[in-house]
Amino acid sequence: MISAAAELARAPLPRPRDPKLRHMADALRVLAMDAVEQAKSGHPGMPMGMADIATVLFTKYLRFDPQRPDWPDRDRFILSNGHGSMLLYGLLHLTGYPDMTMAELEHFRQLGSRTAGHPERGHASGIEVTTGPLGQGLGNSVGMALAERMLAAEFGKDIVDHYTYVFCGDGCLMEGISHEALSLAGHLRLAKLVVLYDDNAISIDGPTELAVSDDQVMRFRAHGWDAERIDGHDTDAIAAAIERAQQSDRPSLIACRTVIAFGAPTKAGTAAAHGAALGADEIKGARQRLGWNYPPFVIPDDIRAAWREAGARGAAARQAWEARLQALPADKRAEFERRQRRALPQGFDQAIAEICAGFRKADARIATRQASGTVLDTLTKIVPELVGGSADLTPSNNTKAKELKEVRPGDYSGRYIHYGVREHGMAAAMNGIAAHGGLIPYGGTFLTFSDYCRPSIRLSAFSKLGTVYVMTHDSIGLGEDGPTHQPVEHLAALRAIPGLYVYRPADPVETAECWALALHRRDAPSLLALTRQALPLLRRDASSENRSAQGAYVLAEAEGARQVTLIATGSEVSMAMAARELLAKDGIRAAVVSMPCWELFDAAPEDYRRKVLGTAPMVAVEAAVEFGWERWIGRHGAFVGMHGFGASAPGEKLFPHFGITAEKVAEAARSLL
Ligand SMILES: Cc1ncc(C[n+]2csc(CCOP(=O)(O)OP(=O)(O)O)c2C)c(N)n1
Repeated sequence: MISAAAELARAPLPRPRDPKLRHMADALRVLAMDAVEQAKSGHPGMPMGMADIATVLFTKYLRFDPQRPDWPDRDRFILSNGHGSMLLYGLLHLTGYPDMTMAELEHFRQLGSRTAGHPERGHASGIEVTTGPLGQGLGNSVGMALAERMLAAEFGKDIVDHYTYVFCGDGCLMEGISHEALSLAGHLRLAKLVVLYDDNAISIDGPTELAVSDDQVMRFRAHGWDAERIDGHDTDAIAAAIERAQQSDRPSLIACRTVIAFGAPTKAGTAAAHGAALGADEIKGARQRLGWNYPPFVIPDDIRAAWREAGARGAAARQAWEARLQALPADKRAEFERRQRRALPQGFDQAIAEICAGFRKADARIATRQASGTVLDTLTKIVPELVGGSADLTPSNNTKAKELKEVRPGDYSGRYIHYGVREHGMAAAMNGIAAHGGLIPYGGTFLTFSDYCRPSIRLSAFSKLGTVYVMTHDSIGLGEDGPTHQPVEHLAALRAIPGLYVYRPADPVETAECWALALHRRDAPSLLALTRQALPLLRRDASSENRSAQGAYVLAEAEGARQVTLIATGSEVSMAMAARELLAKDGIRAAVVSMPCWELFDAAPEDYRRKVLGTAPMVAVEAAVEFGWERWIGRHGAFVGMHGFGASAPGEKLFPHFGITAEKVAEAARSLL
């Protein structure tokens, strides 16, 4: 099938009127084409198609300084169609980011290079977020643009006033997450968000008409965006559209009609150019068609100088910004700088200790979701960068601290975000907020719906973002909503994500401790699994030591030499305590280990772990599937928990129904002796 785009590709090349811009764009094209060829893998089509757009944006509009890549008020640039990574690497190299050398480009996609297959946050400066799973960057950009507005409301526009620009392709816009992201951005009127869409009508399978017939411009407008369509190879049109977008009072879509692999003689406009090296002949033909007569990885001095000049544009603005920061009142400046360092405010640990003391004094039976709400009432007061939210369900997951005002369209002075019923969009936006810096995002939903945002949770972990997930209704204990809402495999699935800290606190004191650990850890995400049902206070010891910090600890030692160790998490810890009593009546000496966080316990010193687990037989109890528990209890341990999906009934009826009771735990213990 020859698409309209393919026909267009064979017509004489429409070139920018300005020869300098043309050569600069062609430098990006050949770098992409040659790096992919060298790697024998990668995606040359998108960078060649979007080169003109990138050139206009980076030479005229994007405010950045390669010498200070982390300048807090830089414009953010997100490559949501991350398969076109060579476009970003080329831009970073040519504009003069010191860590993006030509050698890195020559080692595109090789082990240890900064130029990974898809852009990875942390690999090189200038990579704002990890992209590759389509649509995620778009989701992140909503959080970035929102963080900008919220910080501007707090610190003033002299200090925070930047745009967020996104490149995305057909793939990003076909993904479901795009719906949530666009809808949220439109609702919040995030006017400084500008999406440049690579409207090339091609994806891997061929012309996009095989699978989609959305009118993207109309779609964005329906979401409350400004949207227009332009020729993505007409540099004047690109510039004019960006200027219009900058002036808009809404987020803006610029749908840029482009030809994938622009310049390639036979593959331009076809899916063949999407994700494979073009081959020597095609590359030779493209060089001829573009009029580019230089060998691979050679950029002539004048073109390099022009790109360097584009990279140097932002230095003056950055210096002026630094002067404005210096001119702030000392306390405001110190606060801004503390946030940038990602340091928690002084007095944080003291506040946690006081919250724990309050819980001990109250000695109330409360759900850990409620305890979490109480913790947040205090923490949001003393940690001003803590911004909350929930994917609806706010009254259920206790995420809205008493004093938090909501963020509203056009009024970003609040700190609570009603993400709506958009779990995936929420998680991706939170990653964007975390990556932006200056704010710590937390957001809630039911644990069972972690599946709806799992791709973004994985990216939080992978990108080392300190996003905090508050996931309540964490077991069959939630009761009547039934098995659709009762997570069983979710804890195991979440624990399987490397770098994610999954906390399941057993009582209010542990809940506060887990919150403290989550907020201290600024380079990894945390997830708190919290109960709907009330639990007794277990931690009566007056010490201010955070006992959850090692991941597990002996809550109640056996009276005398241990015969069995009962390990539990969350709501099942009190059950283990009751089982210990039952066993004591039979003269069996059992210890109870509370294990709020596997990942921390895994990282604890070996001798500590050995001491906690002991050498006696072990019984684990958790109202979830067994998957993974053998890691702690070994092949000979016993497990009391779920072996299938839950059921619809009051929670207190379900525990006996599924055989998760103190009696069953005691029985399992006896069977091991
Ligand atoms: C979530 C997700 N699904 C699938 C892929 C694999 N994939 C990479 S690029 C691509 C096609 C994207 O099409 P488009 O955005 O039009 O890119 P273009 O062909 O224009 O470069 C697909 C399906 C992915 N990266 N992420």
